[in-house]
Order: sequence, then C-alpha cells, then structure tokens
Amino acid sequence: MDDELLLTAEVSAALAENRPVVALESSIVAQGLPEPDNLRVGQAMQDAVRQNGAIPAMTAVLDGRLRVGLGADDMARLAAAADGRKCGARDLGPAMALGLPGATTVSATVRIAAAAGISVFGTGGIGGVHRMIAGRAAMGRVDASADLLAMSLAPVAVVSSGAKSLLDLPTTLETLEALGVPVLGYRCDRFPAFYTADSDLSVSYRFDDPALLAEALRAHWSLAGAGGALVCNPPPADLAMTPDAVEVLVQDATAAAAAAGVSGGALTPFILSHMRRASGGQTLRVNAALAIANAALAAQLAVCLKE
Ligand code: PSU
Ligand code: MN
Repeated sequence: MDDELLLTAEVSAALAENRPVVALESSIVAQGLPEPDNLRVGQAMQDAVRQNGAIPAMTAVLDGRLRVGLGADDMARLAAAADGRKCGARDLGPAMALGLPGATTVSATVRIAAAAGISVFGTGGIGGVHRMIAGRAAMGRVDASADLLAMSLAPVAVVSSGAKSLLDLPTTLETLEALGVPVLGYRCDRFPAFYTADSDLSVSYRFDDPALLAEALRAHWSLAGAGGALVCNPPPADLAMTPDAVEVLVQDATAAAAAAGVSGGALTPFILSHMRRASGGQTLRVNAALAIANAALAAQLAVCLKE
C-alpha cells in the first residue's frame, strides 16, 4: 500500500507525530464548482483547516498514485485535466492503473483517508439517493451515491452541510440509518439541505460542543468494526436560503433540463448552473461559504479528537 499512497512530507509528519489532519475532497474543485471560484474555494478550505489548528490533506489520483495533500498547482492540474475523472471509491484502482488524473468524491476520499489514518474529512455536501418522480428516477435511472456505503465502511467522520434538496432526502437518511451511519447535528436539530438550513427532517442527535461531538465519535469508534459518521453543519445563517426559494429554483431548473432534453451525468451540472444563474449567484455564494465553514469545523473536531 505504501507505494500507492503518496503523502506530502507535511501530512506524513503530522500523522507520525499524532497531530490533527483533515482530509478534503478534490471533486469539489474539479467538478463541483465553476472556474475561477473552484481554485479559490479549494485554497480557502485548506487555509480554514490551518487557521483552526490542523493540517489539510486534499486527496486525488495523480500519476498512478493516491495523493494525500495537494498544493495549488495540483488543484489547478486536476481542474484543467481534459482526461480528468470524477473518481468515486470504485474508480480509484482503474484510474491508478491507467494513469488518469482523478478528482476524488466523498466515497473515494473516505477510502483514502482511512487508508492514510485520517479520521476527519470536511466537504460541502454528500451525494445521496436521487428523487423519483411518478415512480421513475428523476435523474434518468435509480441513482444512489457510493458516498452512503463508503461512509458505512470506514471510520471517518464526514463534516458536511447535509445533502442538496435535489435529492430524495428522506430516502437518503433512511439509507444512512440502514447502513448504521449516525447523523449528528452540529448546533442544529434539523438535517441541513445544503443551500438551506432546514429540510424538515431530523438529525439523530444534536451536539453544541465540538469536544462532546469528538467524544461521541471516539465512543462510536471504540467498538470494533465501526464505520463512519455524518456530521451536519448548517450553511452560514447570513447566506442560507429559505426552503421555498430553493425548491422554486430546483423546479425551474428541472423543467428547463427536461425541455432541453438533458439527462444522465449531464443533469446535475445543468441543474446547478441553472440555479446559479437564476439566483443571481446566491447558490454559489452559499456553496463556497459552507464548504469553508465545514473545513474549519472539521479542523476543530480533529483537534478535539487529539486531546
Ligand atoms: N454535493 C455537492 N457538491 C459536490 C458533490 C456533492 O453539493 O461537489 C460531489 C461530492 O464529491 C460527492 C459527489 O461525493 O458529488 C457525489 O456524486 P455521486 O452522486 O455521483 O456519487
Ligand atoms: Mn450517481
């Protein structure tokens, strides 16, 4: 494994000295956000981790190896790669063997973090189960993200603002329950729906203190074979949108996609860019702010886990 996993000297030293390290995904930079905000947000997430006392470890596949710790040049390379892939957990092996640049999603980042011995990971939102409309999957086929299973398999806490309401959030939460993944609210009772703080659904438990949240994770992991946990941090209150405003944007974007005949893998990017334009950039501002806030909370949690 050592040959496949390439840690930066900084990440490697921090882990060897038992100092806090936070994993970050690179798909948010390569696929999740538009240029030029993507590189700025990726850098700001790394800065937020440092400002809160931990070392950032953004992951990717580059030159046939799993990379743990990426610089601005690596992020730029991933964002620009014409042959670059969005890599979920199952894509890591093929991308490594073929030498393809791969930006890691939540599922892949959780696997790499666990392999490197990193137990906290900060991101924007997780993937989930897509909505069905009139018995048919809205996104083309039944589509459930690999993020859900990956979180159940590896002892990594994923700090996110929940999942986007374009997904079927009740089914997403039921799936996490079935997979044994605790959904822990940080200073919230409701499951956050990314752009909005309130999905109308409840988290399993609420924690107001990062130290107590760390204690819950330590206890969860004290049982042999325990998997991960989803920590939910609502979007910053000054930028968060109302559930109704988000739903109007989702409906308009979905209708536009149907009219334009967009489906399959192109659908989510189409919907997100439509929402961005229709909201005058508000969805992008929320997305950037919550990703940075989650990186900061992940670092605070990583610090508490080392105390
Ligand atoms: N949710 C977001 N922004 C993102 C993603 C999810 O709000 O960029 C990315 C993450 O990398 C997540 C992935 O792991 O999309 C899920 O994709 P899929 O549904 O194909 O598993
Ligand atoms: Mn999918």
